[in-house]
Amino acid sequence: MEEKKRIFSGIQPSGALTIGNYLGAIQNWVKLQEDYQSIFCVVDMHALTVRQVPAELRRRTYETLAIYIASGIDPEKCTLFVQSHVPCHAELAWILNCYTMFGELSRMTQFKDKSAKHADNVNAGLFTYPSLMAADILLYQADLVPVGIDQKQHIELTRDVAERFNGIYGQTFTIPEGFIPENSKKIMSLSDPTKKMSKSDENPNGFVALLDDRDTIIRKLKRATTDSGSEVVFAEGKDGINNLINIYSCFSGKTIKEIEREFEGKGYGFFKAAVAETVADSLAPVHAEFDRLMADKPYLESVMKNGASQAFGMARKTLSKVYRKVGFTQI
Ligand code: ATP
Ligand code: LTN
Repeated sequence: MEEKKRIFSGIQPSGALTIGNYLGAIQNWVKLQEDYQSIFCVVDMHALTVRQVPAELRRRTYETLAIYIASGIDPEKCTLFVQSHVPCHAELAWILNCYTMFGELSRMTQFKDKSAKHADNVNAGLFTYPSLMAADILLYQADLVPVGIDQKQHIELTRDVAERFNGIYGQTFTIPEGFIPENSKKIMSLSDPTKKMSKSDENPNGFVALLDDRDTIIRKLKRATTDSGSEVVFAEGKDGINNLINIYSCFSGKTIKEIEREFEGKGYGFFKAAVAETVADSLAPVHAEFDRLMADKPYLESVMKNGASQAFGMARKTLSKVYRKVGFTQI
């Protein structure tokens, strides 16, 4: 039998996960897990590049794992683990740092955005964040990395560094590709639809958190900023309504054309209410399963432990190969 291709992806436990994370990442993982050998990580080491409250980071690490499972990621089919439980990530990140150029890291837009946002804490980890992400992906020889479009630049850097390393030492790493689905690649903020919806937005009205209760979900979506028009039509420059059409399309499975037909002559208010109901209904079963999982910490810990030991087995193989190639002694 032909071996399945591998996918790797992760989300930082740096805030309450939003429907942007859900549609841009998790929903695609759920589909891909059937056809790929899948490895999904809670990237807590990446979250540390921005100051975190320790107890909250710990709680969110459990929550993020519970959301993966509640959304339909099956721990029996996939490897699910927490980044800091597998030390190979930090070890390979160091090596890759030595093959990644200062200029390359300086060009990363996420670094520029985050250093502007956290001007009092532009730490070295924030700068070398992409080397740790490259280590995550390359350790598992992943073929595909399902992410939102904001991560495209980091994946390109990962490919460049992997090619550079392979060029010097011979075939070591699989060159990964991004998997960026068209309609969910960038869900925009509800308060400013020219900006990406982000879990670390200070304005909670900009995002719908996966764990927001039904009334909050409905209120936020009904209040979403839209332009002065009234027709539910996907059109250039109408960022607010385009975003809501996209969100509705992702949750309902309907195409944009079908949505335009469904809401012809109905106006924005009516449409927003329908989007709100659909999103709230779709998330209700995720909420219920999430609550059940969070009440069973021993189960979540058993998933973490199992996942870490599977991940370590795969990661260690790549790391040993790298250590040998660069000339480290082995005892
Ligand atoms: P932060 O605000 O803390 O920087 P974030 O909300 O951007 O975080 P990440 O942990 O950086 O989330 O991203 C996890 C995954 O979710 C990535 O694959 C990313 O591309 C995807 N993602 C995040 N926000 C969106 C969005 N608004 N639309 C589509 N995909 C998204
Ligand atoms: N940088 C990513 C999170 C992330 C990731 C990864 C995604 C860390 N390591 C490996 C895919 C593969 C982000 O979304 N900010």
